[in-house]
Amino acid sequence: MALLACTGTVRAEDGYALWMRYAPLEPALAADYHTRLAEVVAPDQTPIQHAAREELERGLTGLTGSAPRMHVAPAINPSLVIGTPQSSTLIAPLRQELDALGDEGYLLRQTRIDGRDVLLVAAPRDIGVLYGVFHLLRLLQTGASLDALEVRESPRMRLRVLNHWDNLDGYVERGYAGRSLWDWQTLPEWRNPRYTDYARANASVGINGTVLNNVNANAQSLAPDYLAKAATLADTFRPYGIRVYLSVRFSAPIELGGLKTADPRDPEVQRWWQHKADEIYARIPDFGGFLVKANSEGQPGPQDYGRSHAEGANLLADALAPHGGVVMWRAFVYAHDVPADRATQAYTEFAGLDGAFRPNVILQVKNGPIDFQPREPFHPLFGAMPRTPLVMEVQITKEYLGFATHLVYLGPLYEEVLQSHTRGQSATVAQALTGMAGVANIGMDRTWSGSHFDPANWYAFGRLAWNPQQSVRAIAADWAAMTFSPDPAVVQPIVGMMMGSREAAVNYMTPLGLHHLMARGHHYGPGPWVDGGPRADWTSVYYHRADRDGIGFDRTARGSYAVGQYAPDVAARYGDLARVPEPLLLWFHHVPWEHRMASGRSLWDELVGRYSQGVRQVQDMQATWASLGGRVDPQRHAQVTAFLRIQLREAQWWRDASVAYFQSVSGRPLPAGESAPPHPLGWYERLQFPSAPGDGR
Ligand code: BDP
Repeated sequence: MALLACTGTVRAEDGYALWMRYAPLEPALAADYHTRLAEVVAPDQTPIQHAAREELERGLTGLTGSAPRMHVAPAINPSLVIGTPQSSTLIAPLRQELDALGDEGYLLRQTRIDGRDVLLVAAPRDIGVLYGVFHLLRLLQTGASLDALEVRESPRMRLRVLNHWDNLDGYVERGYAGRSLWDWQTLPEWRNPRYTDYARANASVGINGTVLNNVNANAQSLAPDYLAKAATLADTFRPYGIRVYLSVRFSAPIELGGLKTADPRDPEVQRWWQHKADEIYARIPDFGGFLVKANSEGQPGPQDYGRSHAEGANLLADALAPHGGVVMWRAFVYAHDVPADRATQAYTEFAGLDGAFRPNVILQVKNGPIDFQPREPFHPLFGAMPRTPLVMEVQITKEYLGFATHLVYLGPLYEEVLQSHTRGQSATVAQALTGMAGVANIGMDRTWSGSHFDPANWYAFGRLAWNPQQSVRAIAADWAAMTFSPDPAVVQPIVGMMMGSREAAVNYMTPLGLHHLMARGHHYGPGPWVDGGPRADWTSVYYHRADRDGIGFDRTARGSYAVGQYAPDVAARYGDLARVPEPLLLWFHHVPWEHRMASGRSLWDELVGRYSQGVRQVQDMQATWASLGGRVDPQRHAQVTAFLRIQLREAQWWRDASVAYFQSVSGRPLPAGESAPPHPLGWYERLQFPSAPGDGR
């Protein structure tokens, strides 16, 4: 025992355990919890029940240092009872109350049975019990009081799904956390235990679906041997309430089926998809459905045959409907011929199709109208398609936010868009949603996400998809307590770093509504000078439109009129130079350099100031992190320290390169106190990164 305790404390903290470390609590608290929760009654008849029971035992043992006594039937003096009305006679009397919580809901309640205190984790169905167990473990990990505990939870969104952009060869597009988790080569025979840990992590935050493969899909994913592999993953995830989905290539009937066409009106094509759906469901009875990127960035789609997106989506929807599957059809499309403003494309394409989709089609819309930039306004399709279920797609991976090495907590970004008003004072983006899809930041890296802080974004995504009203600060605090230590002297400074980090990145990359200024292709580092190439809307100059007089994209009625795609009150605010929020100024307006900002400075001075401020914010994060030296284990502390050094260097690079470029355009002197970039503009322009990670090759 002594030896075990000792190895427990010196165990290397490599990040693998994520927020499920169940590290020993401070002794008095551990003893209190142990006394309260020593006799556990937990059914063990179904795989989900087994998972819940195991997790509880593992968590309680780790946190309190002593194993609870586990029973399957009512013990004489139970102290913790988990189950459903079907699985537990002690919970059966709550049936009516529980039914009101819905399929995935649960309740935690401190009550008295036969004169003794008993904690209940009760749910209408097994999966709710598992979610409730994770909730309880979170309370314990964060040192919460169990007195008079009463928690009732149900998810606000039905679909809470990860999107893996993983290729069959193990490469992860826009992935910065190593190779794909899915080892297609050894599946279906070998079930890497890591698959189960992945499922545990997802279930702990309520994620209930996963799309295994890249939206730039390979038709082979639907071939019988790959379906057998996917079925094994589905079997592994099922006890954790996670359904498997696949990205499909619209032309698969040609590539895989040998047909001459993939035209949605062709009866053979329709039959092919029906048979494919039957085949999939024979192997994966609870298969979730398809995710489709069609007629976007070179992918095949219904428009290749002169058919609309609705016809394409409905083709697949009809094949899946008899089995209960859904089609998540992506709205991220933009035309081959470069339009007036790429930001207007998806709306133009889809708004008129509201009502034209089958009931099992869900439109998957990115959070903003361009592409996962550090800051974008909310996508105008939210609130504009009342008859179509919508899923909001966000990136958890940080393609445009410094890859895995920049500490950027995305909670505030997600919250900002979820709480945006689509019209008036009441309707928000969150209310328009049936679900959230997060482009995963998960790979074979020991930390799962490429750094010790990036799992926070996976965590926050899940928690917000469950309930978008939650405070992202509170979510950060939970994550930090579970990941590092519940000690407030650790949690508070870490939460402070996290909460400021997204704004820091906006400042040193794309302040004041600037966007799409990164280097071409790999998107690593600054490239505000990027011009030319195959499409204007793949360049930076297209987006910032800086010239001698001013900067910004005029999307008002005088310009592209993208603002007109929002509800009238929103359009009026964004379209008015006097009322547009400053963080979105240059997204919607082309503004003279001498324009007066709220700070009293000119736009030019403000822009340079923001870039420098971003760098200082990273320095502040470094100082905070350094102060945690003795309180965080040395292994993780050292890596975060090193990564913050990378972040500082790159923030400075973004600042210097951007200032050098914009100064070359504006011809203006640097504001007082601002240092000149150490290199001439050409030096920054010449930097090459042929081996930068994640760029899709
Ligand atoms: C862009 C990525 C590209 C994706 C595309 C998409 O650069 O790799 O394929 O989005 O979402 O952000 O389809």
